[in-house]
Amino acid sequence: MSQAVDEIKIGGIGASRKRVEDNRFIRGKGNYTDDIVLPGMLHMEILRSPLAHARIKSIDASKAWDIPGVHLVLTGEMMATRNLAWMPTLSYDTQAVLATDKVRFQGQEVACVIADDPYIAKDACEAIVVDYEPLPVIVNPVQAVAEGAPVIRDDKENQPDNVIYDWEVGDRDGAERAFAAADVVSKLELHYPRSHPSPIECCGSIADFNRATSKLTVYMTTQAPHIIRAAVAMVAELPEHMIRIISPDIGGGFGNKVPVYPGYVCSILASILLERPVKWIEDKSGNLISTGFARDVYLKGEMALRRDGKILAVRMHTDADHGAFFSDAQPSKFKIGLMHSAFAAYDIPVAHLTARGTYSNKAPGGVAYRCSFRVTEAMFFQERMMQAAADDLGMDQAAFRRMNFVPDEAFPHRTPFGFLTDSGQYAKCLDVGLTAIDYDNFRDQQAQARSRGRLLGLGISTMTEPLGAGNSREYDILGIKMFDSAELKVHMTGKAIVRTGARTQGQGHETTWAQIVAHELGIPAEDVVVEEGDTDTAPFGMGTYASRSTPVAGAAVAMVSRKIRAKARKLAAHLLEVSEEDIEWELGRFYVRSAPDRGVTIQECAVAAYANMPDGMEPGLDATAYYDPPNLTWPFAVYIVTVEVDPQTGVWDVLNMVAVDDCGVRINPMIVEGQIMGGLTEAYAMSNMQFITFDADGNCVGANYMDYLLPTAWETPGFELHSEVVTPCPHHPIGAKGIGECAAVGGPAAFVNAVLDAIKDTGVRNIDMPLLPDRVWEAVTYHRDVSGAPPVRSDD
Ligand code: MCN
Ligand code: CUM
Repeated sequence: MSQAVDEIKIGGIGASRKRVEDNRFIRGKGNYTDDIVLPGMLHMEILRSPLAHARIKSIDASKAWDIPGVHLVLTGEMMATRNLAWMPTLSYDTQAVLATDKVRFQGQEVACVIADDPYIAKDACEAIVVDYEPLPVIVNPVQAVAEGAPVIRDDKENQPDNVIYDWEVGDRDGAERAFAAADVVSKLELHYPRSHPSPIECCGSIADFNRATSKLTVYMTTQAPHIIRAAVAMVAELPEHMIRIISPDIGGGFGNKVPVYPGYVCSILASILLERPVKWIEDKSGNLISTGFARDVYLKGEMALRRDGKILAVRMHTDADHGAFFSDAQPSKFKIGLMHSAFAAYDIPVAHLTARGTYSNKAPGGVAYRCSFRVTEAMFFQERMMQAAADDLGMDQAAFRRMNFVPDEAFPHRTPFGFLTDSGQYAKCLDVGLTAIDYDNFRDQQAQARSRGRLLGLGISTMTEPLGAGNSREYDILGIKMFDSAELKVHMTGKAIVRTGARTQGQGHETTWAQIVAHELGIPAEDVVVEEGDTDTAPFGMGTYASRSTPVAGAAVAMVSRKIRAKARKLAAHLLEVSEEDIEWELGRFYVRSAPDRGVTIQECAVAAYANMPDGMEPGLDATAYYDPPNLTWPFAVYIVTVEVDPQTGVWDVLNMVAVDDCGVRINPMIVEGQIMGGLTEAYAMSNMQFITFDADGNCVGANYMDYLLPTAWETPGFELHSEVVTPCPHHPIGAKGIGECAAVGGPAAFVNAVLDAIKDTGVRNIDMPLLPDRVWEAVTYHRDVSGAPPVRSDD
């Protein structure tokens, strides 16, 4: 009889184990960057530009220097003398650290004050006099390429205009031929507005340079400590071993904490100059106005269709507004991220995508917000296009999708843009969703309601998305290959510590990585501590974003556990006095094949690694694994929403929302559900209420939480989650696929599709997000599409 330990009881894979990190979080005992106080620490504040585009004629900081308690005032001019006025971005562009020649967006960093406390520093910022000469402003790609447009990046050689790149992928001629042969061509054009991650904790850093040891320690809010270490080594020209980046607890990242921000660089320089620790903590309006926006893309495209509903080809064009600096964190070789993952769920023979990126007088944007490098925009366009095409054909939404899905038996499947999808049961997921929402019945209700003047709508979004940024063949950032790592040390008592190159920001890695160790070794999850975020102790990794932690670092945890198991097997053979070939493994225990009662536990092997190893064996039980995934992971999701629209006010309410997610094997089902609910909440917020844009003068409109609304439990609709479809990832060691971003990526289209379905009789093809009541009302009342593209009137 098996004596294996019970996997669920020890908190292995499949256990909805409570999150261990919550023990400190719900007690208020988390340790965030702003909680850290170092002896002699000073405080830094940033002076930001009130104008979106202006030449700097002069900066007079003399009054600021005179304020008691001020230790240092940094300006662009001073940075320039140290070659630090500009820094490289993660997309091979440059970004101003502190402005020298011009300011290029409202909120841009102009000067920094370092003082005894943050209040003195803030007052001193206000005492700095900057003489600006206003310049014409650009807030969208049309203005950017217009005849006579001012050149925003006149600091750059070989930059005669505002175009950053023109890029294309796919088969132009093939698409041409397919469109010529189509029965029906369906078209759609839309704008995916800027959106903002708005984590509870803003960005910040504490730089601590020690002259005696020459070591620079930076506590900061980064999602990718090792990338930051590489960037600091480059910018500050310090050797890597003298730089230690520590990411303590992070109060939400959502992509906001991937880029390198000027505040980090300034606090580091200030600490080097003053030889004291310098803390910079961004405030909420600074966060909303100047850091890590996402999206802001104009998408248009068309679909070539056969009359029976078969998709023959897709063509897409993207205009991306990157703001004043191209600072996206994304794989180096793709200019518009993974936009070309669009339509991966569908069996489409040919596709072509063109993309153009332009500068504007807006904060650098386009970095992700819960999105694997533009996948959110790709899937939004895809699912909006699918609905428009089905409507143009007069076909049922669900039937149209089902007929075009990549069928289960077609994997591995090469998408027309060249990705390899490897697994899924798309039709089955759709069926689960349709049953849950009671599809046929709802369509009847909808027709009846319409005859009484009530507007009900149903929106579907189905998608597979590439999660897990890696393999190193195709993906790198700044030339650094995208793999990840895990180190596992098993102590003498069989307790263990695991470290990875990822960095949890709320996703629960401290809980789930221990579950993977439990699954592989039978060591109870509670006996395994997880540590991430310190470059002096963690093995090299590329950090957490693109839902890559489970696909890459999580895989490394499984692989390092297997290395440990291989060594433990040798120890077991020694202890049981048989040869290794005669040893069998069951969870938590090795035994002799011919005598299953004779066995040793993994804990007994751990003791032996320190106290009773065979002659010639290296003592200890620890290992490191670097994992380079062969492919991305491709989870699949079906989101279906029903709504009622009030034609009098344009207000819409969610009646039901069903989510069917197949992310392969779920390590911790409860955490996965939390991730999905969080993502759906953000999807709802983006589609319904989150409004941040720009007026014609480049003023950021909505950079406060009165306008940019965060839904609370009160506004958020209920979600019904389904987990019955599990298609293990064929190349992941435990069959898991990423999940962190799915719902935020696929969710928005379901909400928007539902509202447009409700008002289908008006002939309106598009309302841009957010679907604010006035926009919906305008569409219903005047039967016209409503664009949300900037500029807006300042009083909107
Ligand atoms: N998980 C699981 N089984 C799976 C897949 C994942 O149990 N098959 C678990 C993982 O072990 C992990 C969590 O779910 O605890 C998310 O895993 P994964 O999909 O690998 O995503 P990451 O850990 O890489 O998280 C990144 C992703 C991104 S890119 C953004 S943005 C985002 C998101 O996660 N930011 C978040 N979710 C967030 N959730 C919180 N609370 N805070 C953020 O800042
Ligand atoms: Cu892309 S937002 Mo997340 O990938 O950190």
